[in-house]
Amino acid sequence: MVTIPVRARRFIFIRVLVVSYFMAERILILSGSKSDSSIVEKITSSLDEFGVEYKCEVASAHRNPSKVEKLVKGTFADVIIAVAGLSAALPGVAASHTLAPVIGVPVSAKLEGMDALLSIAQMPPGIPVAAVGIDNGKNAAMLALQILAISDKELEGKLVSYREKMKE
Ligand code: C2R
Repeated sequence: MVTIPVRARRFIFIRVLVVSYFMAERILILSGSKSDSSIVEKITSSLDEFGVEYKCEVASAHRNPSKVEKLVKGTFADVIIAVAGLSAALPGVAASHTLAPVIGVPVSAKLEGMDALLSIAQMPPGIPVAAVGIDNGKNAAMLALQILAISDKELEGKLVSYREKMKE
């Protein structure tokens, strides 16, 4: 059996820690169903443009509440985006498990998305969820990036250039 010297083991351990810290997701994207994938893609394509790490998971607060709790409590992400249609409990339930800002994206599954929009916007006082427009995954991504940019100068610079380009 090969024995690895203590110093080498320490080096490997520190390397793994550093790599996992820098590779860890900065944004956790939850969706209530696989059927929300077209909205999730709007979010991920915007985040890819800015080179920000994220993790996507399908987890329904109605169908699998313990999975949602585990994901939200276990993430190191600074922002959570929750995509949901119909009665859209997911963003609110995610918010109940964390102090990280949660952005809810209402999906137009029925009632042109008004059901989901109202569920997300009408949170009881004390547990806020930021609601973007119906199916507006792009704005959820942009808002998440702006939150991260508060403590990330490089990202802030990219967002400033992005806004400059919008003027053209
Ligand atoms: P299915 O297509 O799986 O029946 O889902 C999903 O986000 C989706 O838009 C239909 C719709 O139900 C939504 N859903 C929620 C939750 N779980 C599923 N809003 C939740 O926990 O909030």
